[in-house]
Amino acid sequence: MIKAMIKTKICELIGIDYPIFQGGMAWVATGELVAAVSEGGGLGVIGSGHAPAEWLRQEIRKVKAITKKPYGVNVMLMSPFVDEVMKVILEERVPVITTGAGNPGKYVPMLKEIGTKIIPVVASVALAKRLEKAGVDALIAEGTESGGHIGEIATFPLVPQVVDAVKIPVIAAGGIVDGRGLIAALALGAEGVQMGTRFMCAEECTISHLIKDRIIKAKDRATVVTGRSTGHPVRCLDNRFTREFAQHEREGMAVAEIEKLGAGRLRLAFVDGDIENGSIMAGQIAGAVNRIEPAAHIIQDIMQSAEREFEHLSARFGERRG
Ligand code: TUI
Repeated sequence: MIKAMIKTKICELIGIDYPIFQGGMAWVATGELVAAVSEGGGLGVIGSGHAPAEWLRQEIRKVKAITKKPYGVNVMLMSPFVDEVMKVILEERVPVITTGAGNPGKYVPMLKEIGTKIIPVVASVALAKRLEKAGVDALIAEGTESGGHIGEIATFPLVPQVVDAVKIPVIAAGGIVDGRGLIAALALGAEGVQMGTRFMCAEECTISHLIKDRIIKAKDRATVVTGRSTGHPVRCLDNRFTREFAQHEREGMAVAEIEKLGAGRLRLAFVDGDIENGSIMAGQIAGAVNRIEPAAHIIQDIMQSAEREFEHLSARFGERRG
């Protein structure tokens, strides 16, 4: 265990040791991974995706049985079960929620009533400002380098613009894998980082080893974006599915047909382990993930390498003053 020198406002706000969130990845971030991340001093976040509310309740109970530390739930706002999912979050008194793919404004008052911290993912300054006014506690600014459903702006331009537009803490996400990324995020004004792809290769992550293997073998250009023609761009590892999908998009297939083609592909990859026909959502940083290790090691490695990196920078530039 290292001495926690890098403590930020987000650590205080939600009661975690290190400013590291695990992205709430649908079908990937289940109770086992989430409990391991939270027990390791970060914030584990259950990915509720399009799953039914009772599935979520089971995962919450798994987490509560393993750890007393804070954890979160990611609510995918396009889910057909979003209202039931919010009800389970209230009943189970979940300490933190993150949201994706929409505006969670209308849920803020009821969550505030029970003290749940609300931390939406944003991909633009406009939504960041609107949500600060709606009373959310912090924001995750997620760049287009991320896996899954993405916005247009990259992490480097997005984070400082969101930081300058709001007073609440901002977490940086997209393209971050190690201590260098954490230091860079802090330099951009963020109070912490969220990482998905690296945690897919945590030992406790229950996805198929075939997918972990794909991530470990991935190089810098391994991901592609499908679905731009439908208005729902999604980044995933290049495979048979993305190539077929891209061809249909190029040939001008109707949006409704294309969306049908994409339905159920995430589950096909992560639950059924079909690495050719499923949609293996992962970020551009997949090329830098190169081993499977316990979630707590990932967190310790990031904190140790961040402190080393910070010392290197100070040694290089810190003594020039005066
Ligand atoms: O939500 C994500 N990433 C996701 S969700 C997901 S589940 C899925 N399943 C099947 C097909 C597609 C997705 C996989 N990955 N990230 C957070 C995120 N939110 N990224 C971008 C946004 C976003 C985009 C537009 C947030 C708000 C928004 O604006 C909506 C508005 O009302 O202004």
